[in-house]
Amino acid sequence: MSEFFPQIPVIPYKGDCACDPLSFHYYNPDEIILGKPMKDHLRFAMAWWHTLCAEGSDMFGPGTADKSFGVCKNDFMAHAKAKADAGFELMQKLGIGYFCFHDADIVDEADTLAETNRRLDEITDYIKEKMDKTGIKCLWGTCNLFSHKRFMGGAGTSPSADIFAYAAAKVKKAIELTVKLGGTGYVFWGGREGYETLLNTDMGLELSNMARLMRMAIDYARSIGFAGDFYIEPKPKEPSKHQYDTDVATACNFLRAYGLIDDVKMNIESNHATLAAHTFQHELRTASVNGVFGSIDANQGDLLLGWDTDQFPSDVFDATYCMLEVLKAGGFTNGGLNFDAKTRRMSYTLEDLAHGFITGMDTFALGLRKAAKIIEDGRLDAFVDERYASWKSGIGADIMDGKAGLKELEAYSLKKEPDLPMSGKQELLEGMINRIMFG
Ligand code: XUL
Ligand code: CO
Repeated sequence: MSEFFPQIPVIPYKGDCACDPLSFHYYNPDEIILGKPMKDHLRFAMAWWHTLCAEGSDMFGPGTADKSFGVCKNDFMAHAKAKADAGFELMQKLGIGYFCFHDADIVDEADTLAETNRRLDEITDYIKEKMDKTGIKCLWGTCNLFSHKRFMGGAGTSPSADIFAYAAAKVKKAIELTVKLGGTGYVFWGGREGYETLLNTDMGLELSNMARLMRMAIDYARSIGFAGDFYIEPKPKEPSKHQYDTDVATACNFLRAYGLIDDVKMNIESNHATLAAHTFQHELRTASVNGVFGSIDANQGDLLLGWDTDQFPSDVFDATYCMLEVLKAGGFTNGGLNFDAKTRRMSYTLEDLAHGFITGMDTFALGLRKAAKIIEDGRLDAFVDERYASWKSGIGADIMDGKAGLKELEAYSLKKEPDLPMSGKQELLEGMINRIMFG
């Protein structure tokens, strides 16, 4: 079989001082960091959609990249197979161990559900064979419930019961495919599960229906042996405004309200966090403290633009703070770092795609190294411990143990005016982080 990326070799780790752009400077898969190989900390995944389908079209113009992979796209099955061939070649050359997919990414949808499902069976047979040969695994699968015009008013939250039924049928198939490919996760991203105007919207019904669809999906998946994790991928807007899964806290509230909190975790995307006016780190920490940290869509947005630019990550601070949260959460179990990222419209060659991944992987590898340094240094943790030290003894411990209520606290405070809390020392800490990272 001819190569799709002849100009890209298997990418080696050459270390920090190498100037070869087709090498990793920081990602050394088997190097042990904090007791674990880097590859197991990072669990990199390729997103089928951006890598093998997206050609760079935007609101003002068509694509600039060619993802036909040498096959006429009308020959949909040959094209689907060529995409799979190209994807596996790229993953092998980059040393990426996982992929993520929507049903609609792996083969074009047909006019009927039955024919779409037949195509999906055929292409997943083909993909499975390649997985068996290469050892590459599926991180998670999902269902595209947003591109087709039937989903203009949502899928699980559609005003039409027939559309809800169709969405449910597609979710059933996508779960079966995820199980067939051994995926350890299933994602719900509700791009059109939101509304444009309350003038035409029954919000209560829509929310309860969204929960109904998730409950059906979870129960069905468990009944066919799916042992992986379910994830909500929060996003506040685009394509809908008022998306019901606006951010992690909103999604947690939804899960608790509908009795789903023990069944679903979060897949947190950096660019979605910033669209919700949060930092990536905030969303990760909110998931951790709610016990729903699951997986990550690793990309970055452009803070000067108000939409989801899905760029390959290159911001080392962001990656470091992300990996700090991942390490503190105990690392990934079923999740990983999925590059939900695409090259810029002007970076239209297949070689650019490889550079996107190399930069993204090296950025997170560097982030992991720096996060480990911050933990090993210990001063940041020690500072936070000291800041909250008053909770470990005396009145703080009594509050924690439930021994002191309002009466006891009034009596205590009548005897003792409090000192100011200790200085937050933000500037000192920021300088300290710089010195740990670059000193
Ligand atoms: C959209 C997005 C999706 C999900 C999967 O912003 O991130 O690609 O990751 O549906
Ligand atoms: Co995503």
